[in-house]
Amino acid sequence: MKRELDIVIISDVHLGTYGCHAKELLNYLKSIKTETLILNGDFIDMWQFRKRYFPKEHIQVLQRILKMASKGTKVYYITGNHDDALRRYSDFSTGNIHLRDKLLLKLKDKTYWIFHGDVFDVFIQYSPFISKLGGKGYDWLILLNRFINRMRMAMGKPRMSFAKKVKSSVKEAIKFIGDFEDTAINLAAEQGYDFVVCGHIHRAQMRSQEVNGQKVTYLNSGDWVESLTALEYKWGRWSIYEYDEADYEYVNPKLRVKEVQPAVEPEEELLNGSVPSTEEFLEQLLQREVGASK
Ligand SMILES: [Mn+2]
Repeated sequence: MKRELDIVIISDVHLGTYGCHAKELLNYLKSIKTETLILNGDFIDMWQFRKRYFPKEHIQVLQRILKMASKGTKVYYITGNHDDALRRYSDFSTGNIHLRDKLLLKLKDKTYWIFHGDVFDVFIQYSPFISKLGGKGYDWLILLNRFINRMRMAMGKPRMSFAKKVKSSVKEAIKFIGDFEDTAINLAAEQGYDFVVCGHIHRAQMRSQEVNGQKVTYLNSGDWVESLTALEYKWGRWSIYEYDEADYEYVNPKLRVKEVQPAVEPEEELLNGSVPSTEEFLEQLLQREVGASK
């Protein structure tokens, strides 16, 4: 029996890296049936792509999502900083899969502003300067972020990375998380949004705050590297799902005596249809990446 949900939001899966918990994510995805699935950034980690690490479970996650899409789940792939190479294709759609830089949703008369959140790196790092300019919205921030990262790369500095901040000190990381959440809430309030939904900082969260008499709810879907969390919407309510191995005992290796393989893998069967194979899909992505960097 699959748990039926209206909306599921996950982020920061970082497929293609050693840190990614693809097996656990696969268990989770197999256990749910959702109307809408939102991948809120850093789903495939393209910064690490050159290492050619892409094990079976990681491909299976991609296949599972294609399968969900083919069975009617509406999938939104929102780009993050680790898959920002896809940003040049944003607003591309195929079947049930939609590529976006950000997403505006209306749900029970409330507006949701959904995006990965890496744009705030710039905002927080250069806050005294940028705060004066005020929140000019996401599109403006993304241009600024891109510009600053291009400048940093031209100067031989690496792109800004939140992971580095976390490593530098716990105190700094906590401050950054606080700043990140406050920035998101304030910008959302400024633009009249009821909800702001991010990823990027790898910390699941659900909290409401009043800004000038306006209530804004901040949601973060966490990640599948450390916390293994998802945001779930059902019966008009949001909750944070935390992965627990005990929920998936049937895949516990201790209980797995002998596995009988079906003659045809259901996933393979699916890919014989009009949906492109995951390998093809990845190959295309890689070609685009290589082509773009030439
Ligand atoms: Mn990120």
